[in-house]
Amino acid sequence: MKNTILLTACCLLLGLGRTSVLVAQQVQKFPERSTRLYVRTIPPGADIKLDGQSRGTSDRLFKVPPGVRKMTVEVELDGHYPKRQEVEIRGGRITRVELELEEQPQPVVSQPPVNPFKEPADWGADQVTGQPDTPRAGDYRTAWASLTPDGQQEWLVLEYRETVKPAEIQVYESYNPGAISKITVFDPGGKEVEIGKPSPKGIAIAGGIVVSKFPVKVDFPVRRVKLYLDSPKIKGWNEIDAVGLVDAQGKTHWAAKAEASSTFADRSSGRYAVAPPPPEAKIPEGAVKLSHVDDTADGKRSFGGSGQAVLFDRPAETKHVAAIQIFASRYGYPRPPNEDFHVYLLDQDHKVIKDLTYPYSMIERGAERWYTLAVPSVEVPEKFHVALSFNAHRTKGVYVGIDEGVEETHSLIGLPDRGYKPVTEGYDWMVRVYLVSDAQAIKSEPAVGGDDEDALAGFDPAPILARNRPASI
Ligand SMILES: [Ca+2]
Ligand SMILES: [Ca+2]
Repeated sequence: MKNTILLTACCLLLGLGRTSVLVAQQVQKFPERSTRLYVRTIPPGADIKLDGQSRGTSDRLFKVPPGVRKMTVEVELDGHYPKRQEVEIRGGRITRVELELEEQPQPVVSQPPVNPFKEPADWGADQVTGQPDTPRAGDYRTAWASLTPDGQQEWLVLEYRETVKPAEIQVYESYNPGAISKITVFDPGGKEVEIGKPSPKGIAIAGGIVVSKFPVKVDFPVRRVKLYLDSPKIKGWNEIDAVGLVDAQGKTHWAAKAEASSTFADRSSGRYAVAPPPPEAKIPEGAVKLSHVDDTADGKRSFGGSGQAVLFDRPAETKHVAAIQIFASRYGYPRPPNEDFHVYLLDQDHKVIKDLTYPYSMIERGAERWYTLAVPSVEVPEKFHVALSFNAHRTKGVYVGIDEGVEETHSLIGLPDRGYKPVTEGYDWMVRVYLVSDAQAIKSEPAVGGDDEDALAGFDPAPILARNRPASI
């Protein structure tokens, strides 16, 4: 109340007029005790300034002085562009602001790297060394992951640059947390000593990442720490981004070296291998190209629970689809999902003629480009659709480019089992078809007798992929 009177008095004194008095009245209405501002950044750890004053690092909750309705939030983090935002403060509540920081391009170094083989492998044990660098909770290559999601008991040994008197171990569990079953430290003689039941003292959340804090009460200095993970118990990859060793003075040390029971970086030897990119698909010589679009995307779209389709009219004499091209890019977690996407050939009434599958790992993240999918020669009616289904959701999906410069749209949205609706916004999906004649189709099929079905049964439908730069066709 005192503040309110003071504020009102100030406003009147400064002659700010009616608006300011209104603000003062609102102040009276809300008890200001619970007005707070929560600043979160991706990645965390950015320096925060509120109205020009340094206030520590993100993520953090701040008290907002009574009556303040607007604040300028500035955040700065090494290697990123700084950001600044005006924030409307809601009285009596927590106002949340989240700022995603864009990485600054690193200066180009003209000399070759000293040892190119020193690059830490994705999901390798080295990913757990150094400061946390995984932007948020999820399956990111900047954290260590075991070879299998739940195949065995796992462990991690961390070695630090200095020997310290430990007070706490902080584990940044960036994906499927909760698997740590035991923690040990090594005494100067190399003996392994359990630090007691690993019940985390406090759990902090940074970008959704669980930071488990385990108190350590040993009377000897420590340089090595071992974490045991009951991976089968907590489903999925139990990924760890970093392990901090906090000394008695409160300083956090980050691991300099790490070793693990297994790592996803060794996947090439395991049965969890991600399919290597298949060889390039070749568009058969003399194939007829059907396309409603040019090589420039005006946008891109992905649908959760739906898909894209395009209607084509083929020439009378060229009946067999030999290849399909899509202008696309994958999004979501860096590791492609271990599943196939579908490309359907539909007749005019959306009835499925052929269901073709291709591994998700074919489509790369990054800029959209043309991908060529081989088709084991499928005869189609004069009017037919090419339909796509990526079973997309928040963590995985494929964007398909759209071309807005079309005179007439041939595109639809839907799925074979749910039906299709035409696109009404005057664009076409960037999908193309390559057709061959009877003679060419027979030539390309394996020498198997019998009718068409038999010939197709003998054909290895392993899809083939090519990345073509636009305009290379
Ligand atoms: Ca697991
Ligand atoms: Ca890391």
